Amino acid sequence: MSKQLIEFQDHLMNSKRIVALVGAGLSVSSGLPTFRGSQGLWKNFNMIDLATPDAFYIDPGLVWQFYSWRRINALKAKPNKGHLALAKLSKLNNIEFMTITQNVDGLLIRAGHPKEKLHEIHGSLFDLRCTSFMCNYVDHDNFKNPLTKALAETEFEYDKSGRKRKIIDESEVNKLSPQFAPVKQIPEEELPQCPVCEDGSLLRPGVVWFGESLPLQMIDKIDNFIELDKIDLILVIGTSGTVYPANSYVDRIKLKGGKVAIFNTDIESEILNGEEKDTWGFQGDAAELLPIALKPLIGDI
Ligand code: BV8
Repeated sequence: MSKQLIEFQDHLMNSKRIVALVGAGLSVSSGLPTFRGSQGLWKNFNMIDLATPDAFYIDPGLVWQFYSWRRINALKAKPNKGHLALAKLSKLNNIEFMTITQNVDGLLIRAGHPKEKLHEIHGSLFDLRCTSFMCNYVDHDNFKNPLTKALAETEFEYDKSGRKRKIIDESEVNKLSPQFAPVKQIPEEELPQCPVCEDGSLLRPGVVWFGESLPLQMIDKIDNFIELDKIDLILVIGTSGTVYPANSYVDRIKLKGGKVAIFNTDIESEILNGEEKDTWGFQGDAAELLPIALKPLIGDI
């Protein structure tokens, strides 16, 4: 067993207040792509470009097809051993624990993670909310698929006449979709509509897009937990740490004397060599690493 793992597990066993910060890397083993790197594309669209209010305003049909594809994938995915290990840790009574997840795929809840200890700071693919400023309609835990007839099978590509393109091999894709692969044109009236609004406002995915503020009550709860007393350990799992304010929690906890354990397929060598103070790095698939690292506290998965 490595020196880093021994040191980490010794600290883990003596930790009373633990935070987990989760990113897309935790769900990779469940078959869900990350946002950055080669996986960050959908039909040649950069996923980050689609996760914005402007993208939805300009082409709600395109953005709804993107989120319908994400919903279908997340529903098909199964929680992996990393989700299960974290869920088991969250249930221990002898520690104060909180998971802050940037993921919207719902897999930690399906792994049995208690909702009261899970903060989905970027929302959920399975929440819908009305776009009308005057309406506060929200539909939680909506797993209906497809949400409307027009959104059925939108994970496929379509040719200009709207016919579903047959699965084509890699060589043809580059010829056929130079910039953006054609997607279905869907009129607004065939997209999810608010059942409460008389004027039939559009529903939108209940996620936090870039440029939108995070749920303020949730942020307050996280701030209170972190400020209340020292956090002994933050587990930083499968995140590139590029998105604010999620990425700010690690430094805040470290500044207050907490130690950091990073679980990622891509870790700087200084951390792997133990040169970074109060920081351990475990390189590999979080789904494999977490059950091993947390075993002294959670036993076998
Ligand atoms: C806000 C929901 C203020 C939608 C998402 C310039 C500088 C700094 C900040 C900004 C800036 N310009 C703008 C900002 C703020 C902006 C931001 O941070 N932008 C970034 C891109 C620079 N932030 C915001 O806009 C936030 N809001 O600041 O509000 C405000 C206040 C008041 C009023 C108005 C506004 C809102 C951000 C929320 C965006 N929504 N998701 C959706 O999911 O569709 S973020 C999106 O990225 C996902 O949630 C995703 O999880 C998240 C972060 O990415 P990661 O999870 O880290 O995923 P990533 O692909 O990046 O990395 C994966 C990692 O896993 C990699 O490290 C990889 O090595 C690793 N990995 C891969 N495989 C594995 C693995 N690890 C382990 N095991 C494996 N098998």
